[in-house]
Amino acid sequence: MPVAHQSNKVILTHPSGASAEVYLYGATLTSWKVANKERIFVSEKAILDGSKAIRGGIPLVFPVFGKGKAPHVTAALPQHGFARISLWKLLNSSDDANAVTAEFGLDHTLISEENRKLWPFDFSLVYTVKLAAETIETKLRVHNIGEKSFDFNTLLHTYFLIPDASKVKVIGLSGIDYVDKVLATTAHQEGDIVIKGEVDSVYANVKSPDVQIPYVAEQGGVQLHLKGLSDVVVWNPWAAKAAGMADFGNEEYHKMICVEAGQVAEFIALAAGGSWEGSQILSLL
Ligand code: TA6
Repeated sequence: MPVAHQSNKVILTHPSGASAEVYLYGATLTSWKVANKERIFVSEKAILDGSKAIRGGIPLVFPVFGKGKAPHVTAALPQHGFARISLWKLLNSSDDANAVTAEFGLDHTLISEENRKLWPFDFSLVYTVKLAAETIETKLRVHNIGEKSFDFNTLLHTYFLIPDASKVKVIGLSGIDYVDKVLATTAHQEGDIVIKGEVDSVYANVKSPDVQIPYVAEQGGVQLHLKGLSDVVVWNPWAAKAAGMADFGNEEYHKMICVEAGQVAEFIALAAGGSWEGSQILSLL
Protein backbone atom coordinates (compact mmCIF):
# COMPACT_ATOMS: atom_id res chain seq x y z
CA MET A 1 0.00 0.00 0.00
CA PRO A 2 1.66 3.27 -1.11
CA VAL A 3 0.25 5.28 1.83
CA ALA A 4 -0.78 3.52 5.04
CA HIS A 5 -2.55 5.67 7.62
CA GLN A 6 -2.06 4.32 11.11
CA SER A 7 -3.49 5.97 14.21
CA ASN A 8 -0.55 8.25 14.92
CA LYS A 9 1.55 8.10 11.78
CA VAL A 10 1.53 7.68 8.01
CA ILE A 11 3.80 5.24 6.19
CA LEU A 12 4.75 5.96 2.57
CA THR A 13 6.12 3.06 0.50
CA HIS A 14 7.50 3.51 -3.01
CA PRO A 15 7.50 0.60 -5.51
CA SER A 16 11.32 0.76 -5.47
CA GLY A 17 11.25 -0.17 -1.78
CA ALA A 18 12.02 3.32 -0.53
CA SER A 19 9.89 4.34 2.43
CA ALA A 20 9.14 7.20 4.77
CA GLU A 21 7.25 7.61 8.02
CA VAL A 22 5.56 10.76 9.26
CA TYR A 23 4.04 11.19 12.73
CA LEU A 24 0.87 13.29 12.74
CA TYR A 25 2.29 14.88 15.87
CA GLY A 26 4.27 17.78 14.48
CA ALA A 27 3.99 16.25 10.98
CA THR A 28 7.43 14.98 12.00
CA LEU A 29 9.08 12.75 9.40
CA THR A 30 10.91 10.11 11.43
CA SER A 31 12.19 7.77 8.76
CA TRP A 32 13.45 7.89 5.18
CA LYS A 33 14.86 4.60 3.90
CA VAL A 34 16.52 4.01 0.55
CA ALA A 35 17.94 0.58 -0.32
CA ASN A 36 16.65 -0.49 3.07
CA LYS A 37 19.10 1.89 4.79
CA GLU A 38 17.82 4.53 7.24
CA ARG A 39 18.98 8.05 6.40
CA ILE A 40 17.23 9.96 9.20
CA PHE A 41 18.29 10.02 12.86
CA VAL A 42 15.79 9.65 15.67
CA SER A 43 17.09 9.36 19.20
CA GLU A 44 16.54 6.04 20.93
CA LYS A 45 15.24 8.20 23.80
CA ALA A 46 12.86 10.24 21.67
CA ILE A 47 9.44 10.71 23.23
CA LEU A 48 6.81 9.67 20.69
CA ASP A 49 3.63 10.02 22.74
CA GLY A 50 2.88 13.62 21.75
CA SER A 51 4.01 15.10 25.03
CA LYS A 52 7.19 16.66 23.63
CA ALA A 53 8.75 17.51 20.28
CA ILE A 54 10.26 14.39 18.73
CA ARG A 55 14.04 14.34 19.17
CA GLY A 56 15.07 13.62 15.64
CA GLY A 57 13.54 13.27 12.21
CA ILE A 58 12.50 16.53 10.56
CA PRO A 59 10.79 18.68 13.20
CA LEU A 60 9.05 21.69 11.63
CA VAL A 61 10.07 25.04 13.08
CA PHE A 62 7.23 27.58 12.74
CA PRO A 63 6.46 30.46 13.35
CA VAL A 64 9.60 31.27 15.33
CA PHE A 65 13.14 29.88 15.43
CA GLY A 66 14.58 29.22 18.87
CA LYS A 67 13.09 31.41 21.57
CA GLY A 68 12.57 34.13 19.04
CA LYS A 69 9.72 36.53 19.51
CA ALA A 70 7.63 37.10 16.42
CA PRO A 71 7.19 40.76 15.53
CA HIS A 72 4.00 42.33 16.92
CA VAL A 73 3.78 39.45 19.40
CA THR A 74 4.49 40.27 23.02
CA ALA A 75 4.98 36.89 24.70
CA ALA A 76 7.55 34.29 23.69
CA LEU A 77 6.19 31.25 21.89
CA PRO A 78 7.41 27.73 22.70
CA GLN A 79 11.00 27.05 21.58
CA HIS A 80 10.94 26.66 17.78
CA GLY A 81 7.24 27.55 17.71
CA PHE A 82 4.15 25.38 17.93
CA ALA A 83 4.09 23.51 14.58
CA ARG A 84 6.28 20.64 15.81
CA ILE A 85 4.20 20.19 19.00
CA SER A 86 0.75 20.30 17.41
CA LEU A 87 -1.36 17.48 15.99
CA TRP A 88 -1.58 17.78 12.21
CA LYS A 89 -4.15 16.15 9.91
CA LEU A 90 -3.50 13.96 6.89
CA LEU A 91 -5.15 16.01 4.15
CA ASN A 92 -4.66 13.69 1.18
CA SER A 93 -2.31 11.26 -0.47
CA SER A 94 -1.56 10.12 -3.99
CA ASP A 95 0.84 7.96 -5.95
CA ASP A 96 1.96 7.72 -9.53
CA ALA A 97 4.77 6.01 -11.44
CA ASN A 98 7.32 8.41 -10.00
CA ALA A 99 6.39 9.25 -6.45
CA VAL A 100 4.18 8.65 -3.44
CA THR A 101 2.89 11.87 -1.90
CA ALA A 102 1.17 12.72 1.38
CA GLU A 103 -0.04 16.15 2.44
CA PHE A 104 -0.53 17.22 6.05
CA GLY A 105 -2.38 20.26 7.36
CA LEU A 106 -2.32 22.49 10.41
CA ASP A 107 -4.26 25.69 10.95
CA HIS A 108 -5.11 28.11 13.76
CA THR A 109 -8.14 26.00 14.75
CA LEU A 110 -5.92 23.01 15.53
CA ILE A 111 -3.34 24.61 17.81
CA SER A 112 -3.72 25.00 21.56
CA GLU A 113 -5.70 27.88 23.01
CA GLU A 114 -2.51 29.04 24.67
CA ASN A 115 -0.59 29.20 21.41
CA ARG A 116 -3.56 30.78 19.67
CA LYS A 117 -3.44 33.58 22.23
CA LEU A 118 0.32 33.90 21.90
CA TRP A 119 0.11 34.08 18.11
CA PRO A 120 -3.37 35.41 17.21
CA PHE A 121 -3.20 35.05 13.43
CA ASP A 122 -5.38 33.00 11.07
CA PHE A 123 -3.09 30.68 9.14
CA SER A 124 -3.07 27.42 7.25
CA LEU A 125 0.01 25.25 6.76
CA VAL A 126 0.27 22.49 4.17
CA TYR A 127 3.27 20.17 4.50
CA THR A 128 3.93 17.90 1.54
CA VAL A 129 6.14 14.80 1.67
CA LYS A 130 6.95 13.45 -1.80
CA LEU A 131 8.83 10.14 -1.83
CA ALA A 132 10.54 8.97 -5.02
CA ALA A 133 12.91 6.04 -5.57
CA GLU A 134 16.06 7.84 -4.39
CA THR A 135 14.88 11.28 -3.28
CA ILE A 136 12.40 12.80 -0.89
CA GLU A 137 11.01 16.33 -1.02
CA THR A 138 9.54 18.05 2.00
CA LYS A 139 7.71 21.28 1.21
CA LEU A 140 5.97 23.73 3.51
CA ARG A 141 3.30 26.11 2.26
CA VAL A 142 2.15 28.92 4.52
CA HIS A 143 -1.17 30.63 3.86
CA ASN A 144 -2.30 33.81 5.63
CA ILE A 145 -6.06 33.32 5.69
CA GLY A 146 -6.77 36.18 8.06
CA GLU A 147 -7.16 39.93 7.88
CA LYS A 148 -3.84 40.79 9.53
CA SER A 149 -0.37 40.34 8.08
CA PHE A 150 2.00 38.19 10.11
CA ASP A 151 5.73 37.47 10.23
CA PHE A 152 7.30 34.03 10.58
CA ASN A 153 10.48 32.02 10.62
CA THR A 154 10.54 28.45 9.44
CA LEU A 155 13.09 25.63 9.32
CA LEU A 156 13.11 22.01 8.20
CA HIS A 157 15.11 20.88 11.22
CA THR A 158 16.51 17.70 9.63
CA TYR A 159 18.52 15.21 11.73
CA PHE A 160 20.64 13.07 9.38
CA LEU A 161 21.82 9.62 10.47
CA ILE A 162 25.55 9.36 9.72
CA PRO A 163 28.27 6.77 10.43
CA ASP A 164 30.50 9.12 12.48
CA ALA A 165 30.11 12.87 13.04
CA SER A 166 33.88 13.32 13.18
CA LYS A 167 34.13 11.79 9.72
CA VAL A 168 31.67 13.88 7.73
CA LYS A 169 32.00 17.21 5.99
CA VAL A 170 29.38 19.78 5.11
CA ILE A 171 30.15 21.21 1.70
CA GLY A 172 28.49 24.21 0.07
CA LEU A 173 28.60 26.87 2.76
CA SER A 174 32.14 28.12 2.20
CA GLY A 175 32.66 31.85 1.74
CA ILE A 176 29.63 32.81 3.85
CA ASP A 177 29.52 34.74 7.10
CA TYR A 178 27.68 32.86 9.81
CA VAL A 179 26.51 33.27 13.39
CA ASP A 180 28.41 30.92 15.67
CA LYS A 181 25.95 30.37 18.55
CA VAL A 182 28.52 28.32 20.49
CA LEU A 183 31.10 31.12 20.58
CA ALA A 184 28.44 33.85 20.44
CA THR A 185 30.18 35.55 17.55
CA THR A 186 30.03 35.91 13.80
CA ALA A 187 32.66 34.32 11.60
CA HIS A 188 33.46 33.63 7.96
CA GLN A 189 33.27 30.06 6.70
CA GLU A 190 36.48 29.12 4.96
CA GLY A 191 36.17 25.76 3.21
CA ASP A 192 34.14 22.75 4.28
CA ILE A 193 32.61 22.36 7.73
CA VAL A 194 33.99 19.55 9.89
CA ILE A 195 32.61 18.47 13.26
CA LYS A 196 35.18 18.27 16.03
CA GLY A 197 32.98 19.50 18.87
CA GLU A 198 29.70 21.31 19.49
CA VAL A 199 28.52 23.17 16.40
CA ASP A 200 25.54 25.51 16.27
CA SER A 201 25.87 27.82 13.29
CA VAL A 202 23.39 29.87 11.27
CA TYR A 203 24.33 30.57 7.65
CA ALA A 204 22.14 33.27 6.13
CA ASN A 205 21.60 33.81 2.40
CA VAL A 206 23.63 30.82 1.25
CA LYS A 207 25.22 31.16 -2.18
CA SER A 208 24.29 27.75 -3.54
CA PRO A 209 21.03 25.83 -3.13
CA ASP A 210 23.02 22.62 -2.84
CA VAL A 211 24.62 21.40 0.39
CA GLN A 212 26.43 18.06 0.48
CA ILE A 213 27.19 15.89 3.52
CA PRO A 214 29.70 13.27 2.30
CA TYR A 215 30.85 10.46 4.62
CA VAL A 216 34.60 10.86 4.53
CA ALA A 217 35.51 7.45 5.86
CA GLU A 218 33.26 5.46 3.57
CA GLN A 219 31.24 5.79 0.43
CA GLY A 220 28.00 7.67 0.54
CA GLY A 221 26.39 10.71 1.99
CA VAL A 222 23.35 12.86 1.50
CA GLN A 223 22.68 16.20 -0.08
CA LEU A 224 20.05 18.88 0.23
CA HIS A 225 18.71 21.00 -2.60
CA LEU A 226 16.95 24.11 -1.32
CA LYS A 227 14.00 25.68 -3.13
CA GLY A 228 12.66 28.97 -1.82
CA LEU A 229 14.85 28.69 1.29
CA SER A 230 18.01 30.71 1.77
CA ASP A 231 19.35 29.93 5.25
CA VAL A 232 21.03 26.82 6.63
CA VAL A 233 21.63 25.87 10.26
CA VAL A 234 24.29 23.29 11.16
CA TRP A 235 24.04 21.69 14.60
CA ASN A 236 25.70 18.94 16.56
CA PRO A 237 25.32 19.09 20.37
CA TRP A 238 28.50 17.09 21.01
CA ALA A 239 29.13 15.45 24.41
CA ALA A 240 28.23 18.07 27.01
CA LYS A 241 24.96 19.21 25.43
CA ALA A 242 24.08 15.59 24.58
CA ALA A 243 24.45 14.66 28.24
CA GLY A 244 22.11 17.49 29.13
CA MET A 245 19.24 16.29 26.94
CA ALA A 246 17.01 13.67 28.58
CA ASP A 247 15.62 12.61 25.20
CA PHE A 248 19.03 12.14 23.59
CA GLY A 249 21.55 9.37 24.30
CA ASN A 250 24.87 10.53 25.73
CA GLU A 251 26.79 8.99 22.82
CA GLU A 252 24.25 9.63 20.08
CA TYR A 253 25.97 12.81 18.94
CA HIS A 254 28.45 10.61 17.09
CA LYS A 255 25.68 9.36 14.79
CA MET A 256 23.87 12.51 13.75
CA ILE A 257 24.23 15.92 12.23
CA CYS A 258 21.49 18.51 11.78
CA VAL A 259 21.68 20.42 8.52
CA GLU A 260 18.54 22.51 8.47
CA ALA A 261 17.14 24.46 5.54
CA GLY A 262 14.87 27.39 6.25
CA GLN A 263 14.29 31.10 6.69
CA VAL A 264 15.53 32.10 10.13
CA ALA A 265 17.88 35.05 9.66
CA GLU A 266 14.97 37.36 8.92
CA PHE A 267 11.25 37.09 9.52
CA ILE A 268 9.13 36.61 6.42
CA ALA A 269 6.25 39.09 6.31
CA LEU A 270 3.12 37.54 4.83
CA ALA A 271 0.28 39.89 3.95
CA ALA A 272 -3.33 38.99 4.54
CA GLY A 273 -4.35 36.56 1.82
CA GLY A 274 -0.74 35.85 0.92
CA SER A 275 1.02 32.50 0.53
CA TRP A 276 4.63 31.35 0.76
CA GLU A 277 6.38 28.07 0.09
CA GLY A 278 9.79 26.55 0.59
CA SER A 279 11.13 23.04 0.22
CA GLN A 280 14.14 20.79 0.35
CA ILE A 281 14.90 17.82 -1.87
CA LEU A 282 17.06 15.22 -0.14
CA SER A 283 19.07 12.81 -2.25
CA LEU A 284 22.02 10.45 -1.90
CA LEU A 285 25.62 11.13 -2.82
O1 TA6 B 1 18.79 24.19 15.14
C1 TA6 B 1 19.74 24.23 16.16
C2 TA6 B 1 19.04 24.53 17.47
O2 TA6 B 1 18.43 25.80 17.46
C3 TA6 B 1 20.06 24.40 18.60
O3 TA6 B 1 20.37 25.65 19.17
C4 TA6 B 1 19.36 23.46 19.58
O4 TA6 B 1 18.57 24.20 20.48
C5 TA6 B 1 18.54 22.60 18.61
O5 TA6 B 1 18.01 23.55 17.71
C6 TA6 B 1 17.50 21.72 19.26
O6 TA6 B 1 16.49 22.51 19.83
P1 TA6 B 1 15.35 21.73 20.68
O7 TA6 B 1 14.38 22.79 21.10
O8 TA6 B 1 14.72 20.71 19.75
O9 TA6 B 1 16.06 21.05 21.80
